[in-house]
Formats: sequence, structure tokens, C-alpha cells
Amino acid sequence: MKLAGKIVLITGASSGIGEATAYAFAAEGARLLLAARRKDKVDAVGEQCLQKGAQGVHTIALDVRDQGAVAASVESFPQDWAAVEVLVNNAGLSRGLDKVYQGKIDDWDEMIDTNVKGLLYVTRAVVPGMVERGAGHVVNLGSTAGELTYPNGAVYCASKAAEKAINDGLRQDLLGTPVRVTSVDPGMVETDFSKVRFRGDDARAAKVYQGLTPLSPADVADAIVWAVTRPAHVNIARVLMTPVAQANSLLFHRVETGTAGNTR
Ligand code: NDP
Ligand code: 8X3
Repeated sequence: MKLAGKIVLITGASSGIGEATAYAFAAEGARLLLAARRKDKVDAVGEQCLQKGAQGVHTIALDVRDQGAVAASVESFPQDWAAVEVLVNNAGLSRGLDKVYQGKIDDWDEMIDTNVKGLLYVTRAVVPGMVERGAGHVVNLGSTAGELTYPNGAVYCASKAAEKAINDGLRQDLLGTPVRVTSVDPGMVETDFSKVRFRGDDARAAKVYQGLTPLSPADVADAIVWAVTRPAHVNIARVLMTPVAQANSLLFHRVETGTAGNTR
């Protein structure tokens, strides 16, 4: 599939993997619908995209947890932006590292509302148009966390296990249509993810990536663009990717300690 001129909707495009994915599609000459809550940030990403080769950019202030706003937003795309061909369901976050029996209810609600319900709301609003037009590709951001639960992360891991189930279910439900569905499931990627998890405690967040070379957001964007650009009859169900220093969501090797273990 050639991406020049194709309309690509990316949620969570204001930072990290979503931002890098916007740049990667921009370099292919796509037209980008970029959504996130922080409109100023998403506008700045949009400007960069135009410089990198995007054929057009339309930015949207959107909280994916707000089902009404998601539906209204997709309904109100300008006429010549309505035919979304690629949806990247990337918006997501983690909050805290706590034992389930001590966890904060608000953190659980935020993770589940964003990573599970938000992903569903956007999918529900966009995919019918893909089916109607007979063209489309949905890329969902999963995680190694959805494959294997790690201590103190049960609810975030559960949200990504739900993503895995939804990704598989959506692919089954779209059988008989040309619409493709892919989950891209990275391990540690250095973004604002840990800063958000630890609510701005940057020193604690930096420690997550100390002593190993994490994936970069561009590495993940590369996998997304690769999956989307396979021939139209090829569906990449899942891309599970980690840094070399990470075996799975439980096991990392850190150079300074020379030890393997699970320390986030
Ligand atoms: P960042 O914190 O850098 O980016 C998260 C993005 O999600 C931001 O653009 C943020 O935008 C957006 N977002 C969060 N909540 C909402 C919301 N309610 N509505 C709309 N947008 C929202 O983290 P990453 O880039 O790392 O995370 C992107 C995705 O990748 C997530 O789904 C995450 O779970 C997944 N992932 C991350 C990994 C990692 O190690 N970093 C590994 C595996 C998966 P804004 O705040 O402006 O709304
Ligand atoms: C993010 C990866 O292992 O930090 O999904 O939770 S991890």
C-alpha cells in the first residue's frame, strides 16, 4: 500500500509513539488527522509533519474517554477528510505502580477508560466508514504488558490484555471485508509514559530506562508503517517487539548492575 495522499488518523499524537508515528507517515506523504487533548502540542506536531512531507494536516482536541466527543468529532471531519484509511489507536497511559489490593480507584478508572473504552469508542466511530468504503487498516497499540502481567502493574497490564482481545475480535468481526487489523506490542519505549505513570517524578521515570537501551518511539513508528505498507492481501496480526536488553515484561538486563530482573 502506498501512503501518499492517504488519510491517517492518529490518537495520542501529541507525544511519544503517536508523535513519531505522525512523522513517519508524514515522510510517506500521507494526510494526517492528529488528535490528543493538548491541542497546542498536537498543533506543533502538525507543523513539523508539514515540513516532513505530509500532504495535509488537520488537528483535533480530543479526549478519547468522552464517547460523545469522539462520535461528534469523527462526524464533523471536513468532507475531504472523512475517508480515513488508517486508524492508529495509540492514545493511552499508565498510572502508578501499586498492588491491586492497595491500588487507587481513580488510577484504575483512568487507565481502563482511556486504554480500553477510549480505544473502543474511536474504533466504533471510524471502522463503519472503512467497511462502507471497502478500505482500511486499524493499528492498535498493545504492549508486552498485555502478554505477561508484571507485579504492581496488574490494571495497566489488564488494559493491554483487553486491547489484545479487542484486536483479535475486531479482526474476526471484519473477516469478509478488506479492512485489516494489527496490534503493535512494544516493550520499553522511552517516551513520557513513565513520567505520566509517576505523575511528573522525572527522576523515578528516568530510572526505568537506566542501564539499558530502550526502544525509541521511531522504532515503533517504523513497525507501524511497515505493517500498514504490506500488500493489501497481507494482514500482520501482531508485532511483538522489545529492546535487546528486555526478554519480556518481567525480565530486563541492566548494564550497571549486570543483573536481570524486574525493576521498574
Ligand atoms: P506518551 O505519554 O508519550 O504519549 C501518550 C499519548 O496519549 C499522548 O499523546 C497523550 O496526549 C495521549 N492520551 C493520553 N490520554 C488521552 C486521552 N484521554 N485522550 C486522548 N489522548 C490521550 O506515551 P507513549 O507514547 O509511550 O504511549 C503511547 C501508547 O503506547 C500508549 O497506548 C501506551 O500504553 C503504549 N505503549 C507504550 C510503551 C512504552 O514503554 N512507552 C510500551 C508499550 C505500549 P494528551 O495528553 O495530549 O491527551
Ligand atoms: C509499556 C511497557 O513494560 O513499561 O506498555 O509497562 S511497560
